[in-house]
Amino acid sequence: MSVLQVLLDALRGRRVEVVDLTAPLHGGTPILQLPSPFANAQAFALSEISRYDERGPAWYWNDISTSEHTGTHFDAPVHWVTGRDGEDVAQVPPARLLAPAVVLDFSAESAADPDFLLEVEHVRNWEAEHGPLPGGGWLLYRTGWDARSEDAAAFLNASETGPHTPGISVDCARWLAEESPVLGVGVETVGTDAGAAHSFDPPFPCHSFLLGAGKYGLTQLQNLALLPATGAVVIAAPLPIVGGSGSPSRVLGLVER
Ligand code: 23J
Ligand code: MN
Repeated sequence: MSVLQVLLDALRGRRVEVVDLTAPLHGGTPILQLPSPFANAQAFALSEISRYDERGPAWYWNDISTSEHTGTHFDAPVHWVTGRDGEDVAQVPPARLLAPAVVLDFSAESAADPDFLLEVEHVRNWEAEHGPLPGGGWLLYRTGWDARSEDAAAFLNASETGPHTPGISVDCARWLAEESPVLGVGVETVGTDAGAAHSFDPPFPCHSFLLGAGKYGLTQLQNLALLPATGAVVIAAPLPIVGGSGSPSRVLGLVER
């Protein structure tokens, strides 16, 4: 039997389950808030074109406005200055959008410390238990932050000292970019970097190192708790925005039961 027929049969028979890793996209979807003097992204919005009315009697449709980095989205290399000569989101080879994924669960650590940072040692310890990170695959970093994604204030978790959300240390970001075999990093938070990463050296190291190495980011994922530590396949579907730095994306996980 063909491989694709086997897959279809498994999907139909629920031996392969499809897990939606995408946050619902609406006007209240949290967006990154950069401090002054930096410019910020737009929230998602719908603008009605017609709704079975004089503007279009039999059809309903909307214009949408959004940034490339609103909600669950894909970061392309050209998003960061270190990747300025790299791929834009339309240039990402489609075969790379279907890839294996592993899930590293640091939700307990992140609940205890919202500024928790993933270190190389954490990843090494995970590998000792589960095996090596997947070549050409995603490292999905579970922090439990998806539980906050319908409450923008809790999700962004900002105080007078700035946003406090878990992330990845400078050394670990450099190691994931330059020494590990992963295709990219996916997170549950508003960006791949920690809330406090504006103050790191270099600032926003995950963006700086990963995108500079031609790797990718996925943000505001949810339902990572429904994926196994190893063995899932992720389909990430950014729009091919020509020249774009990223795109809101539907992200699906395939899990064998
Ligand atoms: C621009 C500047 C800083 C950051 C970001 C964007 C993102 O997180 C993003 O969505 O790529 S940290
Ligand atoms: Mn982004």
